[in-house]
Amino acid sequence: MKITTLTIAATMLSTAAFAAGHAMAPMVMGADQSVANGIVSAEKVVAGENGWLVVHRTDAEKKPGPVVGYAPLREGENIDVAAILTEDVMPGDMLMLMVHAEMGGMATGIFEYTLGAKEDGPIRIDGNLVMSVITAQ
Ligand SMILES: [Cu+2]
Repeated sequence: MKITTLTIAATMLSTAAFAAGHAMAPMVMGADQSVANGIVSAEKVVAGENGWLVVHRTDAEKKPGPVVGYAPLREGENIDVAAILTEDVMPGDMLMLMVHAEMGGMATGIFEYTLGAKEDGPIRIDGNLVMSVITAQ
């Protein structure tokens, strides 16, 4: 009961913040790019709170696959976010850059997500993942 009340209050607060124009809607802006240097980057990422930019493999069906990189995000605007790829990505491979939260795990500042886990999982806005799909060149 107490938790429910707190959740409603928090929702009202965040709605008020959006209405006042203080909060930017979470988004990922990324473009097709060479990843020959072992890095995939996003030109701009907006996060609702401190979290992670997660790089998933994907394909034409645009379903998120295994994680091949991640980088920390600050609440608000992040420019030129660079994630080190943890495995080889070939030209033509499709990648999904996705905003994840920093919550639910055992440690703050340690990326604890693996595909399908709740720890440090993806955020959703109106039920939708916040992501951008790019192709390695
Ligand atoms: Cu994800």
